[in-house]
Amino acid sequence: MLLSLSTFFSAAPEAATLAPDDFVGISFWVISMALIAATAFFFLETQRVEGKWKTSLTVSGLVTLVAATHYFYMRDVWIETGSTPTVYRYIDWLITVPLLMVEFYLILAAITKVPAGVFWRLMIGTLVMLIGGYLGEAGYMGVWPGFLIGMAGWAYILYEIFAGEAGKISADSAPPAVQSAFKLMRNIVTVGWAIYPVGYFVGYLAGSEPAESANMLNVVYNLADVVNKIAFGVIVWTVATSQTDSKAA
Ligand SMILES: *C/C=C(C)/C=C/C=C(C)/C=C/C1=C(C)CCCC1(C)C
Repeated sequence: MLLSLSTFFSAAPEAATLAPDDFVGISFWVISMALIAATAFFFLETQRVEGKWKTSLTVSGLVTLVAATHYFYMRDVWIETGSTPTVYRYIDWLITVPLLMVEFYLILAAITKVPAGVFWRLMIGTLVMLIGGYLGEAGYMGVWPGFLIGMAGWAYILYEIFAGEAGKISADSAPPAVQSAFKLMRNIVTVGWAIYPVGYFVGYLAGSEPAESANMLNVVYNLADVVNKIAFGVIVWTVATSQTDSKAA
């Protein structure tokens, strides 16, 4: 009786709990929690900064909130099935990446007048990048054309923030603290974001077996999101608080 009860209780959940040696699953857990904590932090800190910086911090919190919600789901799918298709991540990216792009516009708009064209060019670059990648990954077009379209969208974003109008506005009109935040943020968009196309390349184009690289890719993407979502938000927080404090002093 006791024995059958214990098998009853352990049989079903066994397949669906986090194993102590499941490092991919653990990385999903850790980042889910970190994203929730970051969300609470960014939202609470909106109270502390000057009016025009509140929007930037709210957007940082929305990025981590959307990602956290998504991570909880991906984590469950991982634990149930031992896989989580990269295509799931596109749902998250479709919302979080445009919001991250908006941050460039917002931190400039907090200090000077910024033409709406800057905003729209960043949005268009983002959509081209994500739609190209998705069509390639989901099999609606070849993996190479999808990759190249995605790379073109990313290149367009990089052009805008380095050499285009956004980059010029930052260099010409932003106070030093905003300029250095802008530079850090665009370095993240260059180096931190490069992890995703490298993942696409390794997963689809370098001839490796997708199933083999999937585990590694999940861990790499999870770590990348810590930098690209949480650290990015912290940079925005740093400039928002430093600008507020320098006003108060
Ligand atoms: C929080 C999530 C972020 C910052 C996701 C960023 C995703 C990318 C930068 C994806 C880029 C891609 C290319 C540049 C080429 C085509 C394939 C993609 C979509 C993986």
